Amino acid sequence: MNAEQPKSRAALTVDVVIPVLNEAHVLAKSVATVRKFLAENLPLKWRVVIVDNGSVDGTDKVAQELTQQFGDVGFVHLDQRGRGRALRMAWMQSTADIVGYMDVDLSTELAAVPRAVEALAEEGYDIAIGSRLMRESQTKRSFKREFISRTYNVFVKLVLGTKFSDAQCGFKFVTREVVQHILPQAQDQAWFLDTEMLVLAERQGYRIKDLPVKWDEDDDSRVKIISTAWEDIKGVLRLRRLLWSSEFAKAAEMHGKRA
Ligand SMILES: Nc1nc2c(ncn2[C@@H]2O[C@H](COP(=O)(O)OP(=O)(O)O)[C@@H](O)[C@H]2O)c(=O)[nH]1
Ligand SMILES: [Mg+2]
Repeated sequence: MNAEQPKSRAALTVDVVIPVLNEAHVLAKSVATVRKFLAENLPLKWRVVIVDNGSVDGTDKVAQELTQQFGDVGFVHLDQRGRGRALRMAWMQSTADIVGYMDVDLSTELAAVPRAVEALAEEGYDIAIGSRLMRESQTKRSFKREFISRTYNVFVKLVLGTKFSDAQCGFKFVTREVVQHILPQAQDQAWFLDTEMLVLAERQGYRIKDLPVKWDEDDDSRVKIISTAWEDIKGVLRLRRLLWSSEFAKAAEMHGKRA
């Protein structure tokens, strides 16, 4: 956590963002499940923030109703498309000490939320991410998604020399400092944002906690696998060029966390 503003643990605030695209059919149920879980298991001040861009199925109406019903639910709407763009906007608008996101299908077990918050609030980590690729992880998903995920994460490690375990799990929590310092450096507006943020953060000395999670795949997916995989490969190569540049080395030396 930010050493300049020591806060007692109980005074910390947490915003849990849920990005949604055409999820009117599950949104109210998922938000109810998350709110109940947080009320029972996260003894801090928290909010659930829905962020939508591009839905055409009335998701925004459901979200608005939820904000009227519950004081601890927020809603951010953007006109421009893209999941990364939505996430970035919701995180940048937040004033919470810790911000996170999880997919609306709740594929990642909710028990990971207090563990992520604990890692940031108590254990000195800057980022906590769900991982489906650790020995202790319990993952139920199709062979195709498992294969693509494992191959992609090996590729990221080989090309960028990173240590974090699973770039793409839809479950991540970060401190305000990461939002303010790392997020503005990331350019992607879609699915690559997660990898980009993790790589930039790790390279600048931020500590990432890998949390083995239970993951139960939901087949209802918004991902176009082939085009997203291609964008990911291009993104990794773009990052490699950036990391090898002398400008990045200089900037990281000047502004990095452990500078
Ligand atoms: N705001 C926003 N959310 C999105 C967008 N695309 C996907 N999502 C949400 O991102 C989350 C993960 O999407 P999903 O299709 O389940 O990905 P998968 O689990 O990898 O197949 C879900 O909550 C989606 O509704 C988008 O363009 N904008
Ligand atoms: Mg999903």
